[in-house]
Amino acid sequence: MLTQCRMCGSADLHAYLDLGATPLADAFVKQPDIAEPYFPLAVQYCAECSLSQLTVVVDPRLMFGDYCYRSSISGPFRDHCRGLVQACADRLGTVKAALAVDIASNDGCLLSAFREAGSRVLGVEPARNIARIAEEGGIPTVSRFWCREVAEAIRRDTGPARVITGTNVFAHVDDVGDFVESVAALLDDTGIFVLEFPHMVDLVRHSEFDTIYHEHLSYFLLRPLVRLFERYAMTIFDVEKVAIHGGSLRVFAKKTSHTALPVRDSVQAILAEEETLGFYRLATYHRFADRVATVRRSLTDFFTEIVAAKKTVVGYGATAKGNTLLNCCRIGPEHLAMIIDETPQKQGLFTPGRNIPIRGREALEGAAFDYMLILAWNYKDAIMRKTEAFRRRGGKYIIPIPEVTVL
Ligand code: DWN
Repeated sequence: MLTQCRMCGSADLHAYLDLGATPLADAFVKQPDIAEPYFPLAVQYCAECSLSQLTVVVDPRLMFGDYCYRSSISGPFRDHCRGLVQACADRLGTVKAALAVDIASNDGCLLSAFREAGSRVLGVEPARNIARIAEEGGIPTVSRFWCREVAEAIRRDTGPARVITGTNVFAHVDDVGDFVESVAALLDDTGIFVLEFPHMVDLVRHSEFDTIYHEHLSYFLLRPLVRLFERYAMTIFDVEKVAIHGGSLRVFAKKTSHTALPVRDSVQAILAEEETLGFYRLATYHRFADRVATVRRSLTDFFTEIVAAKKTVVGYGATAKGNTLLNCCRIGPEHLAMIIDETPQKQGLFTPGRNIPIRGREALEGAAFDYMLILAWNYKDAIMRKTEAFRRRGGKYIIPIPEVTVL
């Protein structure tokens, strides 16, 4: 049980959302009905620095040793990565010949975009099976968890990095101080560090409770990060809102000594928005918890009615967030015949907890499902475009978040 805030050390922590005990969201299983480890999934708010964080921290080796999530499978994410590279070039002048290091680089999706732009690239990815895929794609990758020792070894062997990125990794980190300190150790004096993570403002406003799972230890606002970076002589100098993963922040940081790079108004604008919308008050999170209970009930009721009406449903996107949703709303193989996913590493497996079978797109051919539950709702437009045949046959889409919607 976490009794001190990971960001500021305060013990003034207030639990506000309890999703019960669930299996690890990316722990897909080879066969159903085996004993799977369950862990408490609950979120608490630090009244001192406003960071929301899980009450229990699961050993990262259990979650990231052998991984099956691949960034490159999602076309919209590949497009997003090209936008991130351009945003870095806009702030650096160019990324050509620059050393770009990506922390939790997965299968090299982002670094492939940096390489296309002429950068030298190096990935850091702890999941050996995924790091191997990146290496096979020509992306040199150190298969280790990010830490001071790795940062210093890269600086010694390759030199300082002009740009360091971390997309969807910072929320997964317990020792956030060591993470930032290690970035400062590798970053060139005039380089930039770019973080992307789901923004708690969007998660709460759009009831994205399925984004809560054990890989995500923290649920960030900008304010706690500003203070954290200052502790390591780094300054957040710009922030962008990006649509990816239900609404994220793209945070740009530099060494405070790099005074030539001005701090933009965007930082104060986001801080003001967080304060105005009440995200530095506990009451906001209790109201969010009430809405989550309503969304969960409506999803459970919807599927009860579907089964009673003998309707058939297929899922699309065997997502980590989908497993929170399925487990918290008790949606199982009696409701969902299978889930389609184009990740080869997921096909043939079963979802953790509810044990719904995962199949490739070919399983849709000739099938006549009444509904398609889009569990990768953050990519719903791309998925609806590629499943036109399902719609032409009269199929309807179920979008579960922010509320049950049938299209
Ligand atoms: O933080 C994390 C986020 C960024 O990614 C990780 N801890 C785990 C993972 O979470 P997720 O699984 O909820 O992420 P996605 O990116 O929403 O997953 C999309 C899933 O849908 C993937 O398994 C790929 C699949 N997909 C597909 O099969 N065809 C997606 C698209 C767009 C498609 O066309």
